[in-house]
Amino acid sequence: MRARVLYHDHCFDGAASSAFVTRFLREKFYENTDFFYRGLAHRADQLFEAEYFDGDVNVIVDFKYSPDPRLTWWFDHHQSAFLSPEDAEHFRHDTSGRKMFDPSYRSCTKFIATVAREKYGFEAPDLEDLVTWADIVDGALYESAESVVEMKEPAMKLTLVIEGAKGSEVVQKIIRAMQTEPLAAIVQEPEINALYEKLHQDHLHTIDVIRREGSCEGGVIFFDLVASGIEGYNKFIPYYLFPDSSYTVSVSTSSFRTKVSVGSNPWARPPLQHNLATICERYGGGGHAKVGAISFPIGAVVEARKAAAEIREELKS
Ligand SMILES: [Mn+2]
Repeated sequence: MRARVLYHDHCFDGAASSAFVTRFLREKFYENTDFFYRGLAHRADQLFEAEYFDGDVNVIVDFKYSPDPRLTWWFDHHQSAFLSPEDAEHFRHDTSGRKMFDPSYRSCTKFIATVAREKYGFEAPDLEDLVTWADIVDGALYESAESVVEMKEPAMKLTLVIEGAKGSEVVQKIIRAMQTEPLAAIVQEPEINALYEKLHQDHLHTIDVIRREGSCEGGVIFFDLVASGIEGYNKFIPYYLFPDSSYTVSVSTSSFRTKVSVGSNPWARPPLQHNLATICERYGGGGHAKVGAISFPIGAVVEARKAAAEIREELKS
């Protein structure tokens, strides 16, 4: 048998969810099954291609719902889990009992672990550390911006590698390792460690660029990374540099999209007022209450900058 797992690529929670769901499904349902992975990204055009559902069993974790009849299992915790009202309606009529959605969870990994235990009696004590860290990373439950930006914990180092690695190969190597190895051991593997060292240099460079390009007005940090060519950044860098801020809005480009990222400072003192997923949904994006993003086609820099400017104004109020 072949099981296909479609997961949120370049995301610690997406990788941890894939690792956990593999252990759960293999031990409870599908022994002697080969698991294959495909990382998915939010993009401006189509999310799912017909050939993605090519397993005898098809699973989506930490990513949007698909009404495809070949989908066997689905677990997600994103507020914006449905591409359309029709998809949400399709989910409500599900009779398989294997499509699970709960946006109250901070991480999809914790959600899967809880459902697996409560509904199916599955426990994996050796994966407890993985589940805890997925909740910390996806829920941004860090002590301080320094603790994230300085990256002393193995989970932080792995997050840098997962988010920064080009292509999906390294992420899938990590997904396979996460099923049996402690995080500290995975980080020490030569290939992963070498990549970490390189990405850490880039991380330090990104901190310098954001320090130079960034500004903070009315509690909203803004920077534009289009000219620098930097595709992504650790989302806590802005709060490390501007601790008195509440929100971040940024524009960046990558090989497949132009992106507006909207985030909130997890250490902000006054409680935050805005739901960022709701704001991003207005522009065709999505996310969680505390962090959202909008994908534009490659080259749509003008539209992206316009949206970013509007969102900045809205968040300042
Ligand atoms: Mn997640």
